[in-house]
Amino acid sequence: MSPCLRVSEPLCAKLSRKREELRTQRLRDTEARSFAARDDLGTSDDVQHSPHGCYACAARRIDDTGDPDDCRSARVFYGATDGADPRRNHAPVCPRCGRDGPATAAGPGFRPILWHRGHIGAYEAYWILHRSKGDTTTSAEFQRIFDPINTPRDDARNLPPLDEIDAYLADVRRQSVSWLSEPGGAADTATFDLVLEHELQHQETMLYLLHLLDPSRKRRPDGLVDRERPDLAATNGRVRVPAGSFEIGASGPGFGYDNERPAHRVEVRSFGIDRTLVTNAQFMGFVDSGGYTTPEYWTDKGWAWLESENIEHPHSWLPGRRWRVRGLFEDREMDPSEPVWGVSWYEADAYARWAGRRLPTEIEWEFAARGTGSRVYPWGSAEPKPNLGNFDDPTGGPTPVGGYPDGVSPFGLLDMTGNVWEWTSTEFAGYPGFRADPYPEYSELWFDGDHRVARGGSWATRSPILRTSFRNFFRRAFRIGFIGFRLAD
Ligand code: AVJ
Ligand code: FE
Repeated sequence: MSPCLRVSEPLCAKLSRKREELRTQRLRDTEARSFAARDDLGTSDDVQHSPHGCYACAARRIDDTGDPDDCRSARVFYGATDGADPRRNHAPVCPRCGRDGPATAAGPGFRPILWHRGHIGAYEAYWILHRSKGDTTTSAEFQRIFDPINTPRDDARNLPPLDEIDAYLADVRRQSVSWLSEPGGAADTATFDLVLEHELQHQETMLYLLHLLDPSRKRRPDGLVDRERPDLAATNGRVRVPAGSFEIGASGPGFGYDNERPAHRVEVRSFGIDRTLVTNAQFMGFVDSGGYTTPEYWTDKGWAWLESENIEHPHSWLPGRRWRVRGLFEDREMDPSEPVWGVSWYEADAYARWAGRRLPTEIEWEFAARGTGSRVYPWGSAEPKPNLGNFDDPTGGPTPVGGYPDGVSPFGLLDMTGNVWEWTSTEFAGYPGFRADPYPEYSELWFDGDHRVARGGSWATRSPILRTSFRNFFRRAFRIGFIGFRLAD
């Protein structure tokens, strides 16, 4: 039985109280929304007066009942994981971008941030209202505009205005929360979890896109400061992981995507793997010794890609008299002890060859992260907390490698959850016995020979979706993500 079903009785009672409150609050929401529409974009007031503000209030009131409930999707839908607005990471994203930022694509081939914002609402409407509840009355027009597969990328240039998208998001969320409070909805935890995962994944994508924008087009919100630098547990060093066997994949009661299932036992040969991620300083050794001009380090495909795209350094580096890096809001000096990121799989693979090493397979990576037991995270199964890794942080960026000793893996590896995602050598494919569920467009469509698996999570990944079995996947040429790598042999 899923954890949600166990608490469905008290949860239901609580949720129907909540529904009543939301109903009486609707008038106030409408007022708040027209206020937000009149208000200039780009003021921090937008955050407070956005329709999402009321979710935060609702969440706080739930918290005040002091009733622990362990239904993850209910908690996050109400924002009750930490008492904050569940959409806080992207509610402020658009105001940060200034007037035209959110509607402007960061470059060719990228959709504007605003599209992602509408897409999470359209996805929620489809899965929760259409599929779970059986209500097909929500906007067909929005379903079309925000369809990522059937609607061409270039169509994402002509979008409804921000306040219309926000009103849609708020309306869909209100209806979803109402369905969650009915027995049929509360029992369908799989769908709520799916929608939750999806939204949080897109929150990270929106940060990739925000990061790409030139600093003149965005502004650090008042009061947001960078996260503290962690104490360092290790500077470098390689560990030898002994041969063994473990169960890879998602086997616990929590949510896991189809691509994490079925969990199955795998044998692993002994291998070496670094305790820490490859740093900017180390990667500079590759750049300075002709890494980007020596075909021998590259696969044929990688070299062809480099030549056609004129790639000369990581995407996150800004050339000049000295290397600088782009931060989320400001450009700054490069910190040599931070992990290199903004590299495609081709670049990670070429660096490994230059270094006489290789990328770990995803099996090796997961074994090194969780060991032989059934832990959900490298540190065990306790929920993520800020001392355990660099994640959940919309304002910061990567931290020097080798920090967060409390989050160390059973084999002594650091930053296995958070900081930056880690490329593995493994081609994205289904585990033996894979079954597409609930929809083939999530995973199966990308079993195409080009995608590679990235593991671990980044500083921008929201903690409710962190887990060691999570498999992220990107095309080999993808390099705008917060993705780095560590070496094995
Ligand atoms: C697995 C992160 C590559 O963002 O395209 C979002 C996740 N799938 N909506 C993506 C996803 C559908 C996906 N990644
Ligand atoms: Fe999506």
